[in-house]
Amino acid sequence: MRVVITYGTFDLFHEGHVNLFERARALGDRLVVAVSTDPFNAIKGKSSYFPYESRRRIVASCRYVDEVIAETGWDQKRDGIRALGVSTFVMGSDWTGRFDDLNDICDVVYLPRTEGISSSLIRDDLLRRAAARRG
Ligand code: C2G
Repeated sequence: MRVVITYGTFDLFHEGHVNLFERARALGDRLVVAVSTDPFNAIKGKSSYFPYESRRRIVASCRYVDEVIAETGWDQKRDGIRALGVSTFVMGSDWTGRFDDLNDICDVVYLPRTEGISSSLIRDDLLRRAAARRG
């Protein structure tokens, strides 16, 4: 049973997230997704539109996701990978190199980001459209 894990905020769930989950799941038999809690988002300097409980429910509804856990800090990965028997750790390519230190306990794979979509691009586009409507 090859377990794959990935970590993130996953706010304003979009196709880039689905692509990541689909490709990550294809690397094993089970995909665990660690969703950043609201306090950890603040530590990351991010404020998400949806609160943690909504983000984790939306992620859990995705067909490629087998289990959702909370990501509460930067330092939980190594212990979590060991505890869950993870074979492969996956992140999008904007994180390339940042987690190579984990390659003594699992495979570390960076997958190409989906271009042209992100939670911040969605937010900015909605703000632009609202401003255009106001004239
Ligand atoms: N992602 C992607 N394509 C996009 C947008 C995001 O592949 N168009 C990937 C990112 O590379 C990341 C994951 O989706 O691997 C989650 O992205 P975010 O929700 O922005 O999470 P992030 O802030 O990168 O947090 O400990 C790791 C952190 O929690 C990662």
